[in-house]
Amino acid sequence: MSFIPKSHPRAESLRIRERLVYGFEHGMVAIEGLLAHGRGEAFDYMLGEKTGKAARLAIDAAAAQLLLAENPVISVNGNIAALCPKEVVELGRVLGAKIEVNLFYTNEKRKQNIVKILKKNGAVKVLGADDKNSARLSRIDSARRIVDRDGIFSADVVLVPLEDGDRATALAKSGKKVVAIDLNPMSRTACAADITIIDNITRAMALLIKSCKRLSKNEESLEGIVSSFDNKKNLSGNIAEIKDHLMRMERIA
Ligand code: PTJ
Repeated sequence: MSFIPKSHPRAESLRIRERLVYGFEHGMVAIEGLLAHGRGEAFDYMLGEKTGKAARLAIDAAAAQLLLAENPVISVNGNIAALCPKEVVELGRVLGAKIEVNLFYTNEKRKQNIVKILKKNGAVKVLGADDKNSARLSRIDSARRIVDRDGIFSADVVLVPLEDGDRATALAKSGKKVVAIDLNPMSRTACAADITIIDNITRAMALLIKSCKRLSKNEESLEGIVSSFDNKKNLSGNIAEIKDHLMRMERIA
């Protein structure tokens, strides 16, 4: 990772790529996860690689929704394990949330490697790797339907960073509140979730932790923050921010 010079204009973006490549080489990230990241990068570029106003509003709504939950669960896939294992564990601690590995391209070895990296970063318990406690989500055909009975299966709020659309829809249809983090404001996940944070997980996770810490001191505000949040309106806000950014770039070019 050290071969990327600090002065390189795209150093941060290159460092993020290196973390994913490392995650792939160490059996955490699916090869398709590298492609998924490329799609995300393209949207991040159009967002100006910064957390916009609409995303900040969604982060507060997500924090409020997660703080109100009785059984919140953070779902972890290969990409998030490679990019922010420390933040996943810290968010779980702040919220008292369970952490569950749930993969689209299921693979036992990869699951174990993800559990290992989360534990190395301080997780005490990680669900999703014990077949004896598994249950099936209905309305979903992919491997993601196999979940932990005490985790996603019985959760009231699920955080799904970097997701495929089918499960977000299935979770929402089974009456769970879905909080998503996705750089693409037009993705099926973004549209199916109750609250979608349009931001890079490498920025959003730290901001979400901060917001949870701040709002946990102001419990009476939580219901109001959630009820005044409109996901469709917020997604439109994100698209408007992309348009503004592209228009600024057009003037510069
Ligand atoms: O580890 P697995 O087996 O569970 O597989 C994980 C991937 C990501 C490969 C799988 O869920 C998948 O194929 O996802 P999709 O359908 O490609 O969707 C990924 C979404 O995440 C896309 O909408 C991307 O724009 C978005 N995305 C990619 N990188 C980031 C991101 N969103 C936020 N932050 C990122 N760094």
